Amino acid sequence: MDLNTLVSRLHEINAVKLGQFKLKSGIMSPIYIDLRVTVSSPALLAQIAEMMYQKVSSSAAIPPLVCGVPYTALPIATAMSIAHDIPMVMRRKEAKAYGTKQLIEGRFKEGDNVLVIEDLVTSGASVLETVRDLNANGLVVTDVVVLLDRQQGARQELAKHGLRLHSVVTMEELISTLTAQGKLDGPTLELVSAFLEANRNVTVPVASQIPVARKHIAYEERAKLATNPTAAKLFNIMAAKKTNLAVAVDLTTKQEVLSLADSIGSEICALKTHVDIIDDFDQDFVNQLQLIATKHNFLIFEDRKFADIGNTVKYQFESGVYHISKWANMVTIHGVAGPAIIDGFKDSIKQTGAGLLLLAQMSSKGSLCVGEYTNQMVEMAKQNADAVMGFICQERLESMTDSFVLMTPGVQFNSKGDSMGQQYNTPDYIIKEKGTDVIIVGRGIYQNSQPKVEAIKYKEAAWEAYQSRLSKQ
Ligand code: 5BU
Repeated sequence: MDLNTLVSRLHEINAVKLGQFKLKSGIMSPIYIDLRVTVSSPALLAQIAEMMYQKVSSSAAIPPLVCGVPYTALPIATAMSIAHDIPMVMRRKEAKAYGTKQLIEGRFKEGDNVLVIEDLVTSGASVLETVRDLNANGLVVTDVVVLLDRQQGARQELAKHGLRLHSVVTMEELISTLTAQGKLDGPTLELVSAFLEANRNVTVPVASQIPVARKHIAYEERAKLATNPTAAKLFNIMAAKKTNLAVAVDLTTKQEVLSLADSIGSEICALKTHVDIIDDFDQDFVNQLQLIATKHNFLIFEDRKFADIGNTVKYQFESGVYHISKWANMVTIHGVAGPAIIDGFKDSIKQTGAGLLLLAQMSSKGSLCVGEYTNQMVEMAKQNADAVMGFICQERLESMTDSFVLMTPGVQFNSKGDSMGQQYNTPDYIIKEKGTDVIIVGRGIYQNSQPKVEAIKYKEAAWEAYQSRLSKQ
């Protein structure tokens, strides 16, 4: 298909729209190209993919993999992949739900080169987001192909990142072809031409630069970066005791919890409680647990999962039977009520230096703590970095800075899950592959006939995984 026919067909299917449109970069444009509509014209879609393939192959070697920028370019990439038998990989746009979901789907090996396919580029920001994720997974990108280059800075921006841009048609060519075909004239043509002139190769700010590959740094260094005192304390304990194991002691009598705490205390950095499941909870329990914690140098972590408005959580934290604020070094909170929940903890935290752990992701099947919710939890933490010490999460996200501690429940050696939605991963997978800091193990340890022996196994596996993560870079 030649350029003339392509432009005609795009105009016919209403992919070329005239009016006032806000582009992703924030710039207002009198012309908008909507290539999403091509999914309704499969023959045209296939021809577009072919034109893009020819464009790249005329000046570069076609890489062994293709990847479309989500979402509009996915069908184009698929069409090219099928027509030329080039395997495809797919980038997930959403933050992943939990451990097992990959950011990049499909089979590939480190160092494979990927052709990135996009419908059109303005600033290049969307392409760079995809390249960033591909790079983070060890894939290499040298070439990017688009149907339309809007000529608003993308070529230069991509070149800065060592990327060659191939485009089937430029905005200038599109406009001149539409004009020659009598589809664009009078004041509209003037508006469009003026816009093109004013914005030609203007580099608009790119929202998402490709970050320098993030290095894993040692826990003792992380302690210095921490803005919450309990986070610093925890990192220091982990480094000193050489353990990134926390144990969830979900036993229901005082005596059981205390004797397990004393027996595994030397192996752990924190002990996680659910005090509301202890039948005979009393002040003596707290006193004894604190003595054991001091003896073995671990922190007490009450997994209360506060979720109400600030005023109510203040009472729940400080009052009632448990007086959690008096003894817990750290507590978990949900974000459903919005950032003001944190205000409920501030008075008390100012005095004790305790840390809040935000539930950014959960280990249970079908958890709703995903995507935008997770992103917002990270924002909430950054806005309250004095009170928030870290996250309960299933993976280290780029947006989570090194000042936070990342703790992961849902860990067992020999089970994939339970009958009530719990999902398990191994210590090695969580610490090495998912990049979080602390594993939280419950039944894997306290239900074992030799909990101390088992705790040592978990401790050693998680510590080895951490060391191998540090030495890999
Ligand atoms: P398990 O026995 O290892 O499955 O216990 C896991 C513990 O972590 C248990 O106390 C849960 O309440 C807690 N937990 C979890 O499993 N998953 C989550 O996402 C969160 C907490 Br948040």
